[in-house]
Amino acid sequence: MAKKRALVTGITGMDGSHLADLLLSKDYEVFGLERRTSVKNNTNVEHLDGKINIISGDLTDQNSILRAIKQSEPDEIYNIGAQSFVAESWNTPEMTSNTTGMGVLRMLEAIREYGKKTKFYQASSSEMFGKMGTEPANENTPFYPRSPYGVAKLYGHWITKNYRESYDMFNCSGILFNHESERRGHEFVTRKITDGVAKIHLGLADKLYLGNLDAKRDWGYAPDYVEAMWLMLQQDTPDDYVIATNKVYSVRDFLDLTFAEVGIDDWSQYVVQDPKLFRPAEVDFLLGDSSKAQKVLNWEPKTDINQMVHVMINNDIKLLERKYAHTRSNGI
Ligand code: NAP
Ligand code: F7E
Repeated sequence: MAKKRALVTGITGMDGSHLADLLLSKDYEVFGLERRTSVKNNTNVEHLDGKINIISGDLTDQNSILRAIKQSEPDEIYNIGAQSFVAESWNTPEMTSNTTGMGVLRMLEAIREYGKKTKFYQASSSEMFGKMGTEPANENTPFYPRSPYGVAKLYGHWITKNYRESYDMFNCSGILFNHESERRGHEFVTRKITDGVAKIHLGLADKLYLGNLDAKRDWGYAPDYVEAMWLMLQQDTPDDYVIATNKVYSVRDFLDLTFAEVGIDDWSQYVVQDPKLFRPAEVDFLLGDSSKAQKVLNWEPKTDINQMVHVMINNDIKLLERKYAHTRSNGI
């Protein structure tokens, strides 16, 4: 039987690389859309060298997307690429809207132009709920985004649904709550904390600068979440699903768990709150109810926050030890 073919945008990112691992384990032919950058960022995809096909393209460039689809002839497309950092979306709101919002429209238009049946996954986000109440959010909870990023994601979400209803396309949106891993970008709070605590543990730093420690999030583990993306496209009918752990922790709780991993109970002398790191409008609380995904997709998170913190901090300690040993061996 011919292999299934998948096109993944955002292949160099955290989710893109974990999804590629999953699809390869299921014997897919994987194509990754990668944009041109002046210095290549291969950190998350080095291990995929020779195993996947890279196609050059950009979510802000309509024809490059169409060419990528024609070249890869995909059965499934996962649109994971985006300007994904919420804080940055206030600095570059137009670029964020263009990539994270309009990029979705370009993907959908390219699929229409291509003309063959292709299943489409859109990476929607819990940031669309934004100013939510304290009841866990499900697929029927009203949206109230609080950042240019959240607003752009909402456009992507609705245009995905609209094209499903307008053109009978197999389009699914996964409304994913925060998920992290050892491949997370260093600007996001969890990785910033595990990297910072690893540096303090190794004597490479004595302070960690953070913003709002009272924000609360529903944090899951990215490898579990990419499985939910794949499951959505294996169903008979397309639909939208909330993916979450149904548990909430504050940034303070995350600090407690991470410092505890290196034997520090009282972290107050190490953490400094920097007003520059507070956001113009904050999302104070995000908690998801993924019971629909559990029922229909038979999906459940497998990894809890303690296991995830353990993996992340130990990975950062190992990376820093290797870098430090390398620096020493070079006499620097
Ligand atoms: P990420 O690590 O920031 O990865 C984003 C990817 O998008 C990178 O590969 C990046 O490429 C690519 N990209 C950015 N601009 C592009 C453009 N103009 N054209 C083509 N590719 C572009 O994000 P992630 O955490 O894996 O998240 C994956 C997706 O899920 C994103 O859409 C994000 O918004 C969404 N999401 C994430 C979470 C979460 O908690 N992680 C939750 C809900 C939704 P470069 O390497 O070149 O920058
Ligand atoms: O912030 C607070 C910050 O940047 C989490 C993206 O993947 O998930 C992610 O967006 C919270 C916020 O993630 C710092 O104010 C405190 O309340 O890790 P974050 P995010 O904004 O929740 C959603 C679901 C996505 O879709 C996004 O793509 O932590 N916080 N101090 C801090 N945050 C950062 N980054 N840095 C700090 O120093």
